[in-house]
Amino acid sequence: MAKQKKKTARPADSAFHAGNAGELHQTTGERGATLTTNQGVAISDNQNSLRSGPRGPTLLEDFVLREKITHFDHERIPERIVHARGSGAHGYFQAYGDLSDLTRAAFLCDPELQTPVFARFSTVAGGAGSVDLPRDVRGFAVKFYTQEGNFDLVGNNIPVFFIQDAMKFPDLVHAVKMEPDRGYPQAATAHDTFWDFVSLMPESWHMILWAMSDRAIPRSLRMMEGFGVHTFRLVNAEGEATFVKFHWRPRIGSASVLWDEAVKICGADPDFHRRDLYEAIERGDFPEWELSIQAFDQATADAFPFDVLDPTKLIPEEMVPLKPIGKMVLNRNPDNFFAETEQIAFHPGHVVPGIDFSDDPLLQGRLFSYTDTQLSRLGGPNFHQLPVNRPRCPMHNFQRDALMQMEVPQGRVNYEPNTLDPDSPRENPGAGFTTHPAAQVGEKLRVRAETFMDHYSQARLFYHSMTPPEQDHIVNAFAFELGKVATPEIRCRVLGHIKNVDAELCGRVEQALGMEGQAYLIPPAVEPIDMEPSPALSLLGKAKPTLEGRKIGVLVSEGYDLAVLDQLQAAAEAEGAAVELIGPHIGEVKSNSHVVLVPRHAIAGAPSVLFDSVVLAVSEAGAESLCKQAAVMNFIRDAYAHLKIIGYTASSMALLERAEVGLDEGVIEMETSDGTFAYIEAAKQGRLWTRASVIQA
Ligand code: HDE
Repeated sequence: MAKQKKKTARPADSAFHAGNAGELHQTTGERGATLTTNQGVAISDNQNSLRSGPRGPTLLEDFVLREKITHFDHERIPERIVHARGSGAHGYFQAYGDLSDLTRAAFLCDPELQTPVFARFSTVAGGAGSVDLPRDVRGFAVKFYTQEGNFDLVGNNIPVFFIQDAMKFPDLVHAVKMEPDRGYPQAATAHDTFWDFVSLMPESWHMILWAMSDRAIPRSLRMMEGFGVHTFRLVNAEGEATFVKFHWRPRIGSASVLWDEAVKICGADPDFHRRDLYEAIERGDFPEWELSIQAFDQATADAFPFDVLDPTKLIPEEMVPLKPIGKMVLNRNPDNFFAETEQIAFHPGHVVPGIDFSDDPLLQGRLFSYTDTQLSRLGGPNFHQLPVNRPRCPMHNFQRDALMQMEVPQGRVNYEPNTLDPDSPRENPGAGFTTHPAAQVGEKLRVRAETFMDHYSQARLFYHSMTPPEQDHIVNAFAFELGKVATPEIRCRVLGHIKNVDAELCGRVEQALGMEGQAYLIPPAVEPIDMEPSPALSLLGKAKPTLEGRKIGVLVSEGYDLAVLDQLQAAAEAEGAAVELIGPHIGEVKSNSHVVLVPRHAIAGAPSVLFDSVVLAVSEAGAESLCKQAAVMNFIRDAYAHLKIIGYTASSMALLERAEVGLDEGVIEMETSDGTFAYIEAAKQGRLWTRASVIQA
């Protein structure tokens, strides 16, 4: 048997360690601090475990190795059962004025005060490692670190919910998550168990319409509306309570991607939303939202044709207008994703004096759930001591001990009342939180209120309030989702509900599925009524032309025209858009005047779905060679099919011809400053919706 050659380790204290990474590893003393174990013992060698001889077995005695591996083995904590995939940021909230007529919450009454916040946006169904753009509701949770304690507004980007009673939440979540026998699909509603469940839950149908709409595939977390969903109460210093709904509106407007884009983005950049949020904040383009309330009294609530305690209903803005009360700016990325975005613990029960709950049965159930879930997710009852969860105001009580206790309480007294420590904390009837004394009468029952029974009127209101392209998207979404449902009866039942929402919508979905006339008859508990359409529900209807926060992808090649690029860059930046260059490769590209630029992307990794609008600015020679690349052809064809505005230089024309993209008013030559202006004006509109009659994505 051939004898193996014996290697000899170099001594650990030589200038460089001998390990697999060899000479790349610096030893201590020159720059950073000395590595230590968690017990503070200095580590002499972070490359080699302790072994018996250079080629012998590793020794159990190696406490440095064991500590490092043990810690690593436990790096993952249980992920959130819902909303596992999230992205967050720090920022502040500032009230516009004094809201003391409605609430005693100090952070809403002082326009000089900036209250620190942490916001976390999330998908609901997928695991922590899932993609950013499934069709799904998005969580929109904000922790306000107020002077009077933490207030968490734990909402969604859709103003209503699937169910009316907390009792149904585990069923809903089980139905939407991966099917338990096969472990798929991940982060998707398009499967039998979800549609089986909702086809048996008429109360979910308003939310289903929202989930099938563009709201469920947002272009950016920075462009999402947010809603508190439930009716809450504001309570002023006199103890007077007013019902409120909370609304967040993004300053740069709302936008969504098309479904075909969403599918492709999930492959091209699974972190599309997370990256977008992080990069915007890094470049100083701070996302901003306005917080508004709809405030109303009991008499107004009683006059609505729906119940304000029913979380499957919204209050149209046309009935109760939005009152802007402040703004939130996110201006700092987390220093550490795990410590902050992962460990933050939200809870709708975290309220401050001046904010109170309503009897919405879903909210009431949530008030139990959130602390309970943190106990298993964060390992015990001391999660409020984690830096991201800690209140920023003084906090004293006699809760003691338990797992992961990080405080060292002083003294003998850990109870109240006491005489032994007169300085120990006491209750404070004046400053303390008091619950609004809403009168309660009634028998103990398991029932659903009669006033919760109209399940279709607001679903119909939503559909009727959409613009034609938005309605088309809803039809397509139903066709896609139901196309993935294998059990025909479930599809027929779903069609029955759609018919109750709107017969024309049902006809269109039936046609798209090739299932004409197959809707089951599902008698509604309450005959739906026709409500006045609410234009505020349509994203497209209220969209204002803008390029703020949008991204333009510019394809360049060797010999590109620098003057055109400079002109475009100046015009785009003036409108608040970011321009990103895409080259044939990631290396340097020289312009016609030999100016060297380094593209941000190589074309192979930058499909046009990653941009709001694209420009082809290649040289003639560049066009000739790029014509042969599938990635370039897909870039152009997708941009066209996704109704994007395409700017081009004359020398790039060959690319358009090769891609067989016809010229229309959204394909704009931009050689001159007039051309650039025309391109920018068109790009501000977002998409060329009329092109959908030529091609549908
Ligand atoms: Fe949640 N929800 N939820 N939820 N929810 C959680 O708490 C729950 C509901 C929402 O970024 C969990 O810490 C029940 C409505 C957001 O960390 C859990 C019910 C709305 C987030 C939980 C609901 C939400 C959560 C999972 C029905 C919109 C993510 C991990 C009664 C108003 C917060 C966690 C973050 C997270 C329970 C319904 C929003 C299990 C029982 C309605 C944004 O406690």
